[in-house]
Amino acid sequence: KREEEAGNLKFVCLSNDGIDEHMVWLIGLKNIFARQLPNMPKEYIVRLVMDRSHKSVMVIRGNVVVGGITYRPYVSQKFGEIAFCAITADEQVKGYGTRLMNHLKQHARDVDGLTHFLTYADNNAVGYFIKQGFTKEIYLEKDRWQGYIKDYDGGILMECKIDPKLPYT
Ligand code: SCA
Repeated sequence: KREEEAGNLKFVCLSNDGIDEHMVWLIGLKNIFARQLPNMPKEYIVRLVMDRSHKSVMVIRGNVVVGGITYRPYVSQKFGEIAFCAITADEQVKGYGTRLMNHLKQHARDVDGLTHFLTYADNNAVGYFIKQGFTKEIYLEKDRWQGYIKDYDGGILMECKIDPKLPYT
């Protein structure tokens, strides 16, 4: 059973490029975010997920989106900002969130050329982010990110350094 599932599991990273199949996945991901992040305004979620300067790493099983992470790469600054991260309710705590983050790090380093991630984590997600290697201490020089990401009430700014060599996937 596990092998069957592994066989049709895939991780993709894409943005709103007008390809039908990609649009269907992004809409599915938007719906997961809307349900799992009830404090986020739905219009805001739609706007960022569909924004062409954001990318989404998604885990797809069969042809159905199970979860994903939407981020904005600031290539000139070599960091990315994670906007949303969620796994659909009945698939949580099965390891997908961790695998997703590892695919994100690999893609961000090897394709976007990033060295760090920043995110405003909400309180109940801090534990998850710590397990993914994020810290509440911000080591990245302020002039690399100040003015790029906006302050956000009720969130805790967290940082993750991407290892330059480690194979993440
Ligand atoms: C999972 N873990 C947590 C946790 N969720 N620990 C503390 N707090 C949580 N909320 C732990 C697991 O027990 C496991 O630990 C490890 O983290 C990885 O588990 P996993 O199975 O890989 O995680 P999974 O459930 O697949 O995904 C985690 C995730 C999901 C948080 C994405 O549970 C989810 O969608 N939750 C609801 C939405 C959410 O809170 N999203 C993050 C919001 P062990 O390895 O020790 O077993 S923050 C966000 O989107 C940014 C937006 C913003 O600014 O707020």
